[in-house]
Amino acid sequence: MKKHSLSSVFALVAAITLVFFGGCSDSKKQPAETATAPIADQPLKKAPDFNADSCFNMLAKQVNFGYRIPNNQAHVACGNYLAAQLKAFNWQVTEQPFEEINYKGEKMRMRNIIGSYNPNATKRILLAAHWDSRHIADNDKVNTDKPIDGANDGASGVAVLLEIARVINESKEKPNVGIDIIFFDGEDHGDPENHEFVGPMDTQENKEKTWWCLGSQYWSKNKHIEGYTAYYGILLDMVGNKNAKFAKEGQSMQFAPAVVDKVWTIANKLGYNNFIEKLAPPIVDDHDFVNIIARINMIDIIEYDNSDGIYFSNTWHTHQDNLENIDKATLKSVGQTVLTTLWQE
Ligand code: AHN
Ligand code: ZN
Repeated sequence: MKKHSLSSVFALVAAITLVFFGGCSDSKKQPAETATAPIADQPLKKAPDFNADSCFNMLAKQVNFGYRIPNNQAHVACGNYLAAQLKAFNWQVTEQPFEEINYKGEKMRMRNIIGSYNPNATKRILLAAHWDSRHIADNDKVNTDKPIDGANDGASGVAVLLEIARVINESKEKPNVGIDIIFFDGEDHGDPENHEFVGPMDTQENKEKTWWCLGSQYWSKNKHIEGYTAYYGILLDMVGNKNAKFAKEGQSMQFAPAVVDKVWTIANKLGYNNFIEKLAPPIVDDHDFVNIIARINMIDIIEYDNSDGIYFSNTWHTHQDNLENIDKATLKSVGQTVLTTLWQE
């Protein structure tokens, strides 16, 4: 069943890709892929230290608010915290509130939270993660209808980006680029496997709609600054699990292979061997909409563990996605790699 679920995800990505490339012959001319020089032979410019303890604290803080489910009090409180942290680190904050229905037809009040460093710089790097957490544990054997902590799925990527924001503020040396961090809302409220649409929701259009990634879909159609673009983007998703491995995800390789190679080369040079030399199939995630609708080339750093036929680790969408299974060494490997990547631009 899970295998089936995943293959339908792949089929969906393939379909989106087909429609896109079929209808749009100049699609490969997006800007970001042009000027990334090979980095393998150059010495790395040393970035400041990414502090995994500080990162972990900001991860735990999110989890301790409770479930970051739209319309919940904990969701509002956590969103306020994220905006306040970015401001405390002297990043310029823009909030983008929006409403969308979920697959059950319920109206969800959400917001994307955007932090900008060096807002006047024209060369910009876009970093993103989703900050909402899943309302159900559909991969668990028990309490499948109860929400999960989302320590890895959601909070980890956000915490890594907050720590990057903190370090850049405190460092004497600064990167040569502008940076935007987007915390996307509503990524993880997609329809579970075998969901049946009922009543007025039972339409063909609803069956075909992507109910995942609502925040990135909204932002890609309504950028916070008209005409906004970036040199390239990096999405972080599930970057905190013990022994997590990061493979080169299919859609990232299609839209931004040079960025993938650069990031993996930097990780390996820093001695992180969890960025593995392996291709993984494309997945539906926030980078899809940034690549296809916003037309900014974005890669996804996302855990890959196909040992049981499921793309992600066995804590994915279960109650085991909790603080106990977070490893600071994984957070450090991703955080230091992304920070060092910014220092090379
Ligand atoms: C789907 O499950 C459709 N895509 C994986 C993206 C995801 C879910 N990331 C975190 N949760
Ligand atoms: Zn998820």
